[in-house]
Amino acid sequence: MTDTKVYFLDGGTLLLDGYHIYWNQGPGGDVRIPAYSVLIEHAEGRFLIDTGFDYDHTMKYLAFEKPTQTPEQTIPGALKLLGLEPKDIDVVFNTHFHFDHCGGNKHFPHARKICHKDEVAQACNPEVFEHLGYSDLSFSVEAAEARGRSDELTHGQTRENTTFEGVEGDFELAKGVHMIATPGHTIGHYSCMVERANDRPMMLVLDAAYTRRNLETLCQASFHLDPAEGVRSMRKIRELAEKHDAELFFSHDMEAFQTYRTGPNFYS
Ligand code: 5PN
Ligand code: ZN
Ligand code: ZN
Repeated sequence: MTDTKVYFLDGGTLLLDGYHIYWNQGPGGDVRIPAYSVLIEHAEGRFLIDTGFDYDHTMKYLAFEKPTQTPEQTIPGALKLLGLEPKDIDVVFNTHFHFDHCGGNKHFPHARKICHKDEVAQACNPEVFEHLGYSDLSFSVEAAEARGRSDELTHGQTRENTTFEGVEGDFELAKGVHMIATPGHTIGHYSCMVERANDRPMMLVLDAAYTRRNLETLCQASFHLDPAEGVRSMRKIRELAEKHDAELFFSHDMEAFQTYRTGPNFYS
């Protein structure tokens, strides 16, 4: 059996105001943040956690975030750096459907797709203040139709090839790949802890805490559905990380991201 390998697929950057990253704390001002996806090469298959943002979508709906994305930072480009193509991915797991986590789903019509059981319905009918977060609907014919945006389906998406298996609670996606329910940021947000053969487990916090400071101060991003639930989820991550002596990886922390292995350099 081969050891599990974890690859970070650099997906480019976005610009946020500091008050969005640190709700009610700031300081304000421009902060450039990374966006990335995670490929888990496992004996049971290749699992892709999230698919980054789509540059054209972001320019159309969130141009004020001044996205940057080179060809190597698109999903096909980032996979190519590893000698892979989208068709080599067996399973796509979306931690939630904010635009910066599902923009590349369109490249995986063939893959099994999994998300929290309530997350697609929320994208179909979001709270008013969630509309911009759930703006890229190209991951789901159901969501695009529900929001009157079927015209944005451009990659031959069908109901069949955009149907998700719904999950809930904590569960193992593959042996040693633990999906941890961390709602609050969205209705069905997931974090992920990956066991390694010869090293500490990796805790992929995802958007439960954009940065190390978010987790350490229990201060979440301004983008959230239920902030009290968000704090409970951050406490859950801290307790699990401590219990398992896990190494923490944050979703949108530029300082931390600059120390992460990317491209063909993997964790095992
Ligand atoms: C990076 C970013 N920008 C906007 C939104 C939003 O409206 O909900 C989540 C989010 C983001 O992560
Ligand atoms: Zn998010
Ligand atoms: Zn995000």
